[in-house]
Amino acid sequence: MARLVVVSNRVPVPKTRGAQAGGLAVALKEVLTPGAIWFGWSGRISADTSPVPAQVEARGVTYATLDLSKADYERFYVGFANSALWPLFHFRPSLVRFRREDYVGYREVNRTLAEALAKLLTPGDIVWVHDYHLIPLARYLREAGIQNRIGFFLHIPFAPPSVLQTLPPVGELLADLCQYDLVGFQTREHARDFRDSCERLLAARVDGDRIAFGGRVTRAEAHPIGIDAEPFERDAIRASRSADTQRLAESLHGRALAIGVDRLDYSKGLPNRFDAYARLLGQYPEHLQKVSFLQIAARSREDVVAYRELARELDRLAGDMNGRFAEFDWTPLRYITRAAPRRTLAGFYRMARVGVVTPLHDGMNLVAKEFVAAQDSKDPGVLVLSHFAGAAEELTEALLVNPYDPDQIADAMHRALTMKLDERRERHAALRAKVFSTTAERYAKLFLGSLRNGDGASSSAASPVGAALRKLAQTDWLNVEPQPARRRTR
Ligand code: ADQ
Repeated sequence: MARLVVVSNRVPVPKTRGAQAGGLAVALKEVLTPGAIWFGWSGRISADTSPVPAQVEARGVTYATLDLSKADYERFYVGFANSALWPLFHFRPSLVRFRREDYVGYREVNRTLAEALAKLLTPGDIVWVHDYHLIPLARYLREAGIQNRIGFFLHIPFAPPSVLQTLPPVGELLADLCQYDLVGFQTREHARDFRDSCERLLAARVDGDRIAFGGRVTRAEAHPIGIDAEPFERDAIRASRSADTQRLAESLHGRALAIGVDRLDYSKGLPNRFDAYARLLGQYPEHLQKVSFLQIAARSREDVVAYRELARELDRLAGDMNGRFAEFDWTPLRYITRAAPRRTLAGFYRMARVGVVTPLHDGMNLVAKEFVAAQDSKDPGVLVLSHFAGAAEELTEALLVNPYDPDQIADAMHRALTMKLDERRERHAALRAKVFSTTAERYAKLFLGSLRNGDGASSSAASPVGAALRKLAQTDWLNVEPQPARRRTR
């Protein structure tokens, strides 16, 4: 079996400070078998960076990492990745802060990472690159002579061409993505937006899932990420008897618990959620003193201005709401800006009557799936879910809402709080079946299966469609500039 090489911005090196057991490490657990390599940034900023990766081995997997200089961190991570690409892909062009020097830094870090990685690769390795920080990586690997199969998975949404073209170097980035053999997205809609963008902004040839451009054929597919549902459910059952969960239960004095868990990020729709909860209490006074909302919003990316501003806005909104509705023996909103351990969250979800997941835009949103997995099937809570989370493409039995309409969220919360047991069970059974079948393990195996077996550029001779597209793609598109968007012909 070919060796797997995973590349991500942050590498969760086991037993290092700040390493998280959650996230990508959970999703890839089953495919990271002994011999695999996980390569990327160490998460450290150093005055004395080395081009040779530090290596740590744990359970047969090699974790190879590079440090970044302060200037690279500012331009690559804070600048282009999180102040330009993140808001752009989340449909917030007005928050995009594009600086040419950031973009140059972004590309330089990708080149440095690719050159270091190229030295670790052997022919036959399968390379799986994750997320928006590393879009140009395949281009620089190809320039270093790497012909291996390389796949890319975008964890966040992809924007349609009309939004994308506001980013000056969009043509170059789309051309970079066409250097991968397979580009995976959370939803069919994001994959379609990518194909449309290639067609309209690069004048690439698109046939079904395949995109021919610059002498290569790339496939764009939807691969929705999942969770490790069974272990998460077990954790929830165990945690529901833990001291923390018992303390939370006692503090509620029989009130219903509504819960929201997010990173503190403007894509997660937190101001609208707070507004919606205030409207619930204002318009449905029967819930006054009968419900408590626990919002856990872990602070993140505090080096980015927009995140600091959001944190201040939320402090103010939370204060206003509690000032307006609280009684001496009831605080309607409990607002915590620290991360909580996974297991603790699992126990809290199980106790909650309503899970409120209302991002304005989200690649998938795993909290929605974790909430479903944690419920007690005999007496389940209800999920209120944004239409604009990738999870809504699958979790259609949730109460789906438009997160831009706080009244709609308030109505859905009311409906969830008053829903009869039969309907709760019926909805939960359908959601549970989906969450337990589209797991993290399945996601990783399907993506890698497609990357191994697909007929991308390196095997296109075996496929008549691939061969024909490859022929069409023999144009030299280096230094490509974005083309003005044309009217769609389909
Ligand atoms: P995130 O934006 O970080 O990830 P999400 O999927 O909601 O978003 O959460 C990822 C993990 O972080 C989950 O396991 C969740 O439990 C945990 N988490 C979130 N808030 C937390 C908190 N306050 N305390 C502790 N843990 C918390 C990106 C994309 C998403 C996509 C994921 C995975 O933005 O759309 O679902 O990657 O692909």
